[in-house]
Amino acid sequence: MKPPGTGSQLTLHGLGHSARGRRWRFMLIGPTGVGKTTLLAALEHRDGVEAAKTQMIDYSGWGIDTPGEYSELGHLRRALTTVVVDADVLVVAQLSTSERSVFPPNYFLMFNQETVGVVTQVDLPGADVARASGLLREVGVTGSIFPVSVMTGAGISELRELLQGQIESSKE
Ligand SMILES: Nc1nc2c(ncn2[C@@H]2O[C@H](COP(=O)(O)OP(=O)(O)OP(=O)(O)O)[C@@H](O)[C@H]2O)c(=O)[nH]1
Ligand SMILES: [Mg+2]
Repeated sequence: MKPPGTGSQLTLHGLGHSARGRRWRFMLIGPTGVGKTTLLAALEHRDGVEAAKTQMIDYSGWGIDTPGEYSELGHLRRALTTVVVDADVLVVAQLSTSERSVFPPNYFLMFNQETVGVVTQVDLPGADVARASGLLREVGVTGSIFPVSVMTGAGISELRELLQGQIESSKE
């Protein structure tokens, strides 16, 4: 397994182990093209990487990356419900310019894990952070919501700090 956030502080933090005895990890969830893989690269200080379409659930990084289809398509979404056991925190991505969520109302309330929302690509014209945040609440995201842009860097360090804080508290 390659070290998460190579060359950064995340190398150490990312190797924190959860109370359940395995490496602490978050999982990025959301439809295709919202920017999950690009966001993960930015969180790992790998800025400027043009993300390829995610084809499989990817456990190689600091967070577990999922293909958007696992959020969009019924039969794959059922698989997602079993894969989330590998994560300590669910990071749910909602595109800032989208008028709807792909998830049913209160979907994330069925999971035990903490849920964090990200409103992605807030640099785009037509971005509506309030609408996207409302959609995240409707689908059951109860934790903090971070408006982010990998283009401008907005919100990235705040989200990284929250996740690092979760690692620290998982060791206690
Ligand atoms: N303007 C803008 N574009 C972004 C931002 N983040 C990602 N993108 C672009 O959005 C496209 C999709 O990004 P990905 O990170 O591949 O999206 P994904 O959610 O991982 O998609 P899947 O792998 O299909 O699930 C890419 O062309 C990115 O360059 C952002 O903050 N602002
Ligand atoms: Mg991807």
